Amino acid sequence: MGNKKTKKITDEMGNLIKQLNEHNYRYHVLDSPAIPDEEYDRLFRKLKELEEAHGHVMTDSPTLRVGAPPLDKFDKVIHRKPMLSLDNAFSYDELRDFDIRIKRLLKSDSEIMYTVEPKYDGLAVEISYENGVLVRASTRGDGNTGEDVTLNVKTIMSVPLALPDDKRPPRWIDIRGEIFMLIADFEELNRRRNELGEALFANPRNASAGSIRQLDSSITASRKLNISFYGAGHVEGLPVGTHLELMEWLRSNRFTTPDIKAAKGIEEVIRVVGSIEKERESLPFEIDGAVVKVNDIAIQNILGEKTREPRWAIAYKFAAHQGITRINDIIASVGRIGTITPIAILEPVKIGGVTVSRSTLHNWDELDRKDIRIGDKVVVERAGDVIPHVIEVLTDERTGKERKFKVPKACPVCGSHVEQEEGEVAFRCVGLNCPAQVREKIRHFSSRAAMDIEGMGEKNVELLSERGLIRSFSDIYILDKEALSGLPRFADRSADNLIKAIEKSKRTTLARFLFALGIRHVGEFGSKLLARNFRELKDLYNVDIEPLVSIKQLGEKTAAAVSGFFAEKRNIEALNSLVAMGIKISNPDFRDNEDEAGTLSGLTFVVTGSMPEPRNRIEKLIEEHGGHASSSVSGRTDYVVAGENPGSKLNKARELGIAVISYDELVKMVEEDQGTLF
Ligand code: D41
Repeated sequence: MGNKKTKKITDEMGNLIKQLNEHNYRYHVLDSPAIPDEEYDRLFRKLKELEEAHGHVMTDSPTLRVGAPPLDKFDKVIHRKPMLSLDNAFSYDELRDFDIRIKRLLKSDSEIMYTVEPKYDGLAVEISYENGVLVRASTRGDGNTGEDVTLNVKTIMSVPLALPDDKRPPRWIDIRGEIFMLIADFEELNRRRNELGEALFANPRNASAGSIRQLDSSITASRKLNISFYGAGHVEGLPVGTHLELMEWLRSNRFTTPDIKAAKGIEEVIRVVGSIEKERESLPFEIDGAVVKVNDIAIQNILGEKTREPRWAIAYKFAAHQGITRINDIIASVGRIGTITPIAILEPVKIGGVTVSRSTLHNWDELDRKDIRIGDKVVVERAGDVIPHVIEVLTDERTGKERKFKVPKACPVCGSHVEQEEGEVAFRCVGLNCPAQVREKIRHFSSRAAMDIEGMGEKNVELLSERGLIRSFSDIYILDKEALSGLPRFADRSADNLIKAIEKSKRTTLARFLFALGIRHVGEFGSKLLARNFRELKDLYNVDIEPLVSIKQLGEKTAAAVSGFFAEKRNIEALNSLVAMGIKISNPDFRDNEDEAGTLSGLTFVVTGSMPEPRNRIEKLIEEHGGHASSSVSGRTDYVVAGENPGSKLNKARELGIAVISYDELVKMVEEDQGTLF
């Protein structure tokens, strides 16, 4: 390749990198993106293509943040300057003692210039930049030796891979900061882990530490980590005279720094510390104190350090968000969608000024994993506004009288049986009229694709159930004008309309009705399949799992859920009283003879690409001949009908080995049809 051409490509890559890094900075540090995500992705792909085509990646390319192969272990890194720890103060008087000590050492009476910053509750790391390029990142470890987590730290989008090139970078700088996770991101992470039955993180700090110590950096990349830079280690070629100047330099080089305040004299320090503590609960991340530092670096050097801590800094620690108490009882609580969760009833304990008397135990696996028992002494933690949770059992304190708590066999709210799905940690109540779930269920029951009762939206369902007017499904059909009169949202006309809509909904199809029941995994397609195979509602009462699994396309989980639902006698009673309210269920979908079912019966189609007819017409044709039209390609797809420019769905079909046919072939398939029930 000619030099000119190489230069042109390098320039283009450099240009893209510059743009991408600028957008990264705006998005992840300034929180003010300038372009949509799609545009960012487009630029990123373009850069990646150039890099792949030319086998060259520049040092600050954002493509370096992801995609490294997993490590076997972390290498050790010796910090060029030890990462000291912090002396602690637990009262304002201890802060005053700190000030007195400093003045004595300096043999001075004049007020000291301090800085005060929040102390992030995370994990300390050091990042080294050589001539402006990120060369190494390491954990603090024991202060002298840490672990090489360069690949992981590079996945944190707010960490610059290189310093801006419009300034002269220092020859070397070790920058230190605290890695942390936002409370909301931590909760979301745990929510997902709970769903997958994975062990939960006790708090955002553990989640950050667990995320940065991953041998596979793609896992780190999937966690939302942040960093707050608070200081420097070994530095060559950066003349700064004060801590504030260092922080200013960090900010101007695009590092995220804590909100730092200057304070003259210890009394002003104490005021700032007080205001940080006031803000604590409203911050989106956890802090466990405030760090007070002597601002002037020359004075820092005079004061020097003890064995492990500098004499020029101190951490004022806030009251712990933890407390020790006893579990008086464990109860099972039922959520809006029937999930049964264990809850610990605690001997009330004050944590960070709030009395805590309950704690979620998340799920039954967690209960087993931590071996939590009634009567146990436990450490409870409360972070921000988060529901408090048990982080540790003090097993040494056991007396032998502690009792294990088992998953209840019946729903503690309605008494219906409780089921656990294969491969899931959650247990669910199957009760149709379970009071814990009935609002959510009635809302779904009334929705357009279900019973289609206009006027029974979320707000009205809430109102009606608050007023005790609907406690069960059949209550809907008892509503009359008198009951609605005087309710705030029901002026004369809207009351009439609702009653009309309810009346109208009484004529329905089995498919709609089954969908309306909100049985787990039974969506619109599943209910259609059921209606196709069962003549009437009663045929499903106490149905075994076998006839259900033999229905092609009805998944095993769905079959189990359907059979579980109809095995509950409370549900049968609820259905009988619904029918007794005058609901008329017809079943136009039923086919007792598969031959009559249309040639496409049991087959799922995905239509993609441009077609000679509008897509919805083609989908209707498929449905009319007994097939099912879906919008996404999956293992359940039988045929992909592809036209011009089919895009990713065709690729997916090829990957999964699914038959791909043309529009004409589809038409041939249905032309062979001897007529259908439609
Ligand atoms: O936010 C923090 N966690 C934080 C930690 C901070 N704002 N400043 C710190 N300053 C220091 C010195 C004074 C020793 C440079 C620190 C830490 N150290 C620290 N973090 C973990 C161990 C020590």
